[in-house]
Amino acid sequence: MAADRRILVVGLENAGKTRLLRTMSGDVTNLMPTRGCIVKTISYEGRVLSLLEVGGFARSVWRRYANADCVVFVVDAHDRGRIYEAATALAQLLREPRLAMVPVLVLCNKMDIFTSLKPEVLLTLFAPVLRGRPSAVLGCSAMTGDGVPAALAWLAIWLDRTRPRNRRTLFRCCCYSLRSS
Ligand SMILES: Nc1nc2c(ncn2[C@@H]2O[C@H](COP(=O)(O)OP(=O)(O)O)[C@@H](O)[C@H]2O)c(=O)[nH]1
Ligand SMILES: [Mg+2]
Repeated sequence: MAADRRILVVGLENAGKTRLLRTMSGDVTNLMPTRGCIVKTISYEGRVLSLLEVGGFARSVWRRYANADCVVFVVDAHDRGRIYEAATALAQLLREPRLAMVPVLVLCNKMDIFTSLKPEVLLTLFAPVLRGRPSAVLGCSAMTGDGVPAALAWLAIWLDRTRPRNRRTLFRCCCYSLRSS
């Protein structure tokens, strides 16, 4: 089987990271709030993707996982009061030198709620944070699954264009690991 590629999934607490991992893997059981880490390993069109969620409460430790191949930053697009906080948290993470050229996908989640901010609006806020690296700002609903195939397709394109990172220390201190077929 092909070597797995590592995707760091971060965002403020309540953004929908766990829900997204469950939707991507097709396993929507066990939707408990996460304070620690979760790894979900999925197969996607011949690739093996390991998705690591680091809980939003643990913002200070996100950069420990900086040798990921891609970063997915999940934003609660319905929580307008925390959008700036989210952009600031991403900017802080991306100051990490080991993430210099790593592709970043910003997922504007909860698009099933019609008052959520649209990706076009969030793009204006996130564009300066993302400048100089492969990136995209896409909408999705981790709840309904809308936009999730497009997110996976974007990740696959950029993973295919980049080499696996050195991963000696990556994901070492995860609390538990779940493997999906
Ligand atoms: N309406 C809606 N609610 C969502 C969506 N994704 C997550 N949620 C809800 O948002 C809350 C936080 O989700 P969770 O995945 O635990 O967030 P995390 O803290 O980022 O892991 C839960 O009540 C989810 O059911 C979505 O796409 N749409
Ligand atoms: Mg969670």
